[in-house]
Amino acid sequence: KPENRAAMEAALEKVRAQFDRHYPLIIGEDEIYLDETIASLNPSHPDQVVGRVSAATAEHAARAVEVAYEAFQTWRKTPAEERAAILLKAAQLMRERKHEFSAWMVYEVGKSWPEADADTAEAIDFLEYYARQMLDIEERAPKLVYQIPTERSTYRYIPLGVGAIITPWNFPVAIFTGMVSSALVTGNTVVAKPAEQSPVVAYHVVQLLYEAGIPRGVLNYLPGYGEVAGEALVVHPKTRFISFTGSKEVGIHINQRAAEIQPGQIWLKRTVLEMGGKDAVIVDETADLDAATEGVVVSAFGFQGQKCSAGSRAIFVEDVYDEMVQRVIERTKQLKIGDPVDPTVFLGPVIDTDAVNKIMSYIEIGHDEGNLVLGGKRLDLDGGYFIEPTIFTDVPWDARIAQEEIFGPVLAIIKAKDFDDALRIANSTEYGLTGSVYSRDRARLERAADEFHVGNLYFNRKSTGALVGVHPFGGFNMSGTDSKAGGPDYLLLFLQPKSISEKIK
Ligand code: TXE
Repeated sequence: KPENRAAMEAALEKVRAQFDRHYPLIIGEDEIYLDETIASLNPSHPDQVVGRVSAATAEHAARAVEVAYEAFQTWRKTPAEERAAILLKAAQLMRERKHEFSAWMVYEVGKSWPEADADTAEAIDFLEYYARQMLDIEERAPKLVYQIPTERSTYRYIPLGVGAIITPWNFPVAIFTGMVSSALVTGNTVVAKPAEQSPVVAYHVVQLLYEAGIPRGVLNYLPGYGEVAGEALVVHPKTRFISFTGSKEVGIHINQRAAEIQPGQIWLKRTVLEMGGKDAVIVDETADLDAATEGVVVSAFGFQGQKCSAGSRAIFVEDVYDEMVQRVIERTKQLKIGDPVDPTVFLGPVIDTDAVNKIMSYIEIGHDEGNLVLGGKRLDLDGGYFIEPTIFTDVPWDARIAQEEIFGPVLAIIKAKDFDDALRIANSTEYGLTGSVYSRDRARLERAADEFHVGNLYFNRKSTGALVGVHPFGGFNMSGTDSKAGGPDYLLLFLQPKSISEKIK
């Protein structure tokens, strides 16, 4: 819409004016500018530096944990109503600046405008939802569990302590905001370590939270390399929990390191892990093939397939296999590719050169495992990290491109004999994040509800990530620790119940 276009242009302009700015670490009241920086580049035009963030060392991480530990003694006593009100204020501020946050994502991670707007909207939803959830928990506490004339027992939830929040680049506003705000609203203090590829927009989320009322020291901003700053946060004896979203490899590593008891550590660290996926979309012969085609293509290629919730496997039962293959190829050919600054672009660049190399190596592998029917090459557009939307057919269920997370615009199409076979294939990976079923057979949908082993299941609709408060999001098996972001019990992960019994007469 025209008035939107004007606001979007103004936001892009405002963000461009801040390119190449140097950002500090924020530890307590201190803003620390370091010579060692990480440059965050625009993946559509890698010669453009969106910003340079100071790269925290292990010493900075240790200092941040100490500051957060000190701040915890006060922050944990703030009334839940006060903490919830801050989140609601933050949601209002973010709503006012939503085009700006979307513009940051268009430039810093190459998100299309529709994907960026959805990311910003999800962040706002997280803030409002967790504020309400915290008030709800508070209303129920202290929970009276037992009372007789001479004695009474109650229990209440109390916060854990210092949380290390380690976040990925692919939902750089939504996931960062959700993970940070859930830890803060429950009375914990935070050291936030954003991904190396999206530290700048994270800085602006942190500034917005300060403006909404989060005190310095309660939230600390620690950009840096995962293996340096991230690792140091995980092993610090005063870190009480780690909230992580990212790859399976790193998640498993963090889980192992967090299990070690460091000198002076007096608790077992809690880890909340959201990891990868290899999500499947099943289409059977009773399905609405138009809806199924749209769902398969948007789920596979939205944000260039760089979503843990991306439908990177499409499983078509034999009767509709050829028809669906043709429809999906034709629909994919219509996707507009380019610099996502243009709001009509659907497919932007992948995040960085490592991603290009990883995705192209999987495309190489795919040549030997299936039939390449579309794409498969890099696209040279102003030196950006563009890869054509790529489709392989006749892929065996146990092929590497059907088992391993590629995290790029690559779709593996697998043929199933029938619905039973499709369910078996869908359940054949080590992940368990999202699944979609397009079918009009009620009995089959019931079967899928029971047997399709994923944390997030979608019937006859485009599979999306979290629909906060509506479709809480989190995976089984190697997709995570069964937590459900945006769900009614998520905040309990950052709390611990305390029982009190007293003699009253
Ligand atoms: O992950 P990485 P990326 C998954 C997605 C894909 C991956 C992509 O499926 O596999 O994340 O994101 C920090 N100690 N999900 O490449 O490399 C690193 O600095 C401590 C699933 O960013 O794992 C970054 O901040 N920290 C998810 C963060 O870990 C370390 C949705 C993630 O980096 C570290 C989104 C170390 N040794 C993405 N090494 C879901 N399931 O919802 C790195 N890091």
